[in-house]
Amino acid sequence: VKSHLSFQERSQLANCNKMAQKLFRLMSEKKSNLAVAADLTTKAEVLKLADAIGSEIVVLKTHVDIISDYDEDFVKQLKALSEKHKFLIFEDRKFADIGNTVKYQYQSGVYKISEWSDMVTVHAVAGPGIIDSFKDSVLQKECGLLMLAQMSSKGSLCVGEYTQQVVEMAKQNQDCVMGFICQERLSNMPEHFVLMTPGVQLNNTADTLGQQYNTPDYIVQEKSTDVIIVGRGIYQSQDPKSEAHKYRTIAWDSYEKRLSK
Ligand code: 6AU
Repeated sequence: VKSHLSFQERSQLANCNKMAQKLFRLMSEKKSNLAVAADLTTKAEVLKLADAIGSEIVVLKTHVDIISDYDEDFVKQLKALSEKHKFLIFEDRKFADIGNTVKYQYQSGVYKISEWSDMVTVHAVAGPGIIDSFKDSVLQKECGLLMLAQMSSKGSLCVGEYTQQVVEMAKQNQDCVMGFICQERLSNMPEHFVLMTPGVQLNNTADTLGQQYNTPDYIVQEKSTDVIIVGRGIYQSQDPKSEAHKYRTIAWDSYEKRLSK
């Protein structure tokens, strides 16, 4: 299913979730639909990458629980970089438990994710109660949930009827849910949701642990999703800044081609 609406037009449709609206606006202003997965294991490495590529991206995706020297100073510095370069912070926590547990995982513990993240990933496997547990905090802080509708990995069980149910669950919770992690635009996905796709790389088609890759132009033009999420393709390259620029240019050109088709 194709989307021919611009990010600007979709920002107006996305008035049910402030973070979706903010991301659509940021994409049109910055002319970028690139998110980078900063899967590095020390504070210094993540911050160095964020500073190097910040001007190319709209979203920096973290897995804070893999950072060996994580502390509150890390969050402070990352926030400063997000303001300097104008990008949003996405903690890819993939919450999946019952509502009561998830509430603590989101707000408490070492990471206090709710205090600094603009968006987080949520699995629908436990049922809609999981979304309710975010409601107060997400609405108050104007954050967004990204529901995992499909995964990039081989043999994923997020397929078929499950995927359809995830989309329906999101539609019932438009105030909290800003979009999906998915591999394609499906016919029942309304235009006010942001579609973000991981498993994107130019140089490889797979890794040794089940990850599967598509190219940025295939994802944005053929599969009609909005934001590409690139990890190793960028942070493992010799020159992450110029590689990020390359992915950004391809993904944005693909978006413009999609609009004009
Ligand atoms: O480009 P890579 O393979 O180095 O990194 C892909 C990033 C990783 C994964 O945790 C994440 O994207 N990811 C997700 C997300 C974003 O939720 C879902 C998925 O289906 N596949 C996937 O790789 O940080």
